[in-house]
Amino acid sequence: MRAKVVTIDRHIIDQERKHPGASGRFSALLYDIALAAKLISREVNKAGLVDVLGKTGATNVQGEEVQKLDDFAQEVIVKAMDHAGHLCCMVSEECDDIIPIPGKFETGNYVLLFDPLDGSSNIGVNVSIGTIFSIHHKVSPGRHGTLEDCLQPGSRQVAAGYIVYGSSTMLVYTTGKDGGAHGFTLDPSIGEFLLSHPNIRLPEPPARIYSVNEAYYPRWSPGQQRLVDHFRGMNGESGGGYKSRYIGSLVSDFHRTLLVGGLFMYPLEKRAPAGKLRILYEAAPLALVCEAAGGRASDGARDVLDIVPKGLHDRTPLFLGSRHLVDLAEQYLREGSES
Ligand code: AHM
Ligand code: MG
Repeated sequence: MRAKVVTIDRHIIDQERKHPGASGRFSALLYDIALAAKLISREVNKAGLVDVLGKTGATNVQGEEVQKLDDFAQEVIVKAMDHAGHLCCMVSEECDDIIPIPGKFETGNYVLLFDPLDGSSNIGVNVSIGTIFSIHHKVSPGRHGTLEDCLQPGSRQVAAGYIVYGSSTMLVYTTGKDGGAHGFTLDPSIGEFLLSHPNIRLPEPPARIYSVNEAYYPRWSPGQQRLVDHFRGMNGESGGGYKSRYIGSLVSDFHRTLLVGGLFMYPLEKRAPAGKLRILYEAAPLALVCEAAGGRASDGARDVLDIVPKGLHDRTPLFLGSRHLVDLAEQYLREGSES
C-alpha cells in the first residue's frame, strides 16, 4: 500500500479545520509563503547556470555586501505577499525600515518578518542556504503596521518556519507548541511540497554534536570557552565524545540539529558583543520551531522567546537544540560569569 500523499496546502487546511471560526486568511498566508519558497528554490537551483551569482555592489542595512540572489529572494517574497490582503506590514533583514503595504492593496491582521536568504556567504560555493519567516498578529489599532506590531516577543508568534535549499528543498513550519513542527519536501517533478516529516521531535538521546564557529574561541568569555572545552573532553573526567559540525548557514546548522539533536551556538564574542544573529527574523522563529519539537532556545541566560526587541534588527547570542545541552550551556555561562 502506498503511503498517503499530503501536500502542504492540504496539511494547512487540515490544521485550520481544527480551529473552528478560522477565517482562512492564515492558511492563505502560509500558502503564499510556500509559493515564494518554490520560486526562490527554482532560482537557487539554477544559480550556477545563469548570471544570478555575484554581487550587486550595494550594501544592506547590516553593512554587508548584497548578492543578487538576496535581492531576488527579497523581491519575490515582497511581491508574493504584499497584495493578498493578509498583512499590515513586513520586516526584512534586507530593509532598514518597516516595509509598508502599498496603498492600492488591502491590508490585514498579520505581520510578516523574514530573512529572505540567510547564509548568503555560502551562495557562491553551492552550500545550503535558507529563508526564515515569522508571523505575528497585528496589535496596534489602524490599518497599517507599526513598530509596536513588529517589536513583539517571540512567544507571541502565530507561526514561524524556514525553508532550506539543500540537497532537496524543505519547508518546516510550526504554529507553536501545540501545533507541532512539520517538514515538507519539495517534489520538483510536480512542484509541490509534500509532507515528509510530520511532528518532528528532537531525538533523545541526541547526537553528540556541537556546532559553533571555533575560530572565535580566543574572543569568547571564559564560560563559553569552558563549555566548548567540555565538548572537546578537555575538562578532566567529564565531557568529550562529541563531534563538531559547523556549516556557517544558520538554517542548515539548525535543520541538522532539529533532525538529529545536538547544540547550535552563536555566542557573544568580542567583535560581536551583542551576538550576531537577529532576534526577530533569525533567532525567534527558529526558537519557536525548536521548542515545538521539544528542544530549547536560550540567549545564554533566558529563553529567546521571552526577549522583547527594541529595534527591528536587534541581535542576540543564540543557543539552540536539545534541552539538556542548552541547559548545560546556560550552566557554564552562569558559572563563568560568577568566577
Ligand atoms: P547573514 O544573515 O548575513 O547570512 O548572516 C547570518 C549567518 C548565519 O547563517 C550563520 O549562522 C552565521 O551568519 C555565520 O557567521 P560566522 O561566519 O561569523 O560564523
Ligand atoms: Mg541572515
